[in-house]
Amino acid sequence: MNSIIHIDWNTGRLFGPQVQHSEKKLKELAHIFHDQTAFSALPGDDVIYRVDSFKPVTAGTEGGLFWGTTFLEPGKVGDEYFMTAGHFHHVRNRAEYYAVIEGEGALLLMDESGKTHAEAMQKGSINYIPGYMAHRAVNTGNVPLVFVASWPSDAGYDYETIAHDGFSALMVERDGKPALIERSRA
Ligand code: S6P
Ligand code: ZN
Repeated sequence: MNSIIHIDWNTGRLFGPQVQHSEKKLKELAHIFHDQTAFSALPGDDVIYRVDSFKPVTAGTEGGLFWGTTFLEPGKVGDEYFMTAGHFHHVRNRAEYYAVIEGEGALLLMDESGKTHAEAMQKGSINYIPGYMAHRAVNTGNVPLVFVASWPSDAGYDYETIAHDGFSALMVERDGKPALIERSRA
């Protein structure tokens, strides 16, 4: 198997016959934003993020690695910044790296007990995501947040837990600045 692709380090784009492309539209993220009225007023077909990925081995293979670039648009639903769906890894102990090429944002990390904290993401930062932590990127800037990621090929995804329970904290704009606030469970 040909196991080489190329990256443009200025843009983060991946090139090569094995590169896969996916996109996530706003309407596919309905459950994750807290202001459903603001959500309904926005065009659901807008693409919020795209992912270029390189999966040189079959998903589930133990010992392999995947690589991907995420391009997360700037914007807000009400006062809440655009963000990725977020997930735990299906194999909970699998870790991951995020490394930022452009933009600024926050990485939300939530442990299995529901405790969430945020780490800064900015050009040049390399964020280590330990196992057992749900992870979600948030774009708090005015330009796309672009980051590369590498993760084990047997990590898999658990989106259901986040779709059902959400993260326990939200990244919202307060007085023109990003603020992490506890989610109201009313
Ligand atoms: C995969 C890695 C990223 C995300 C991407 C989109 O383990 O964390 O490539 O898949 O940032 O986020 P999400 O939460 O929709 O998969
Ligand atoms: Zn992941």
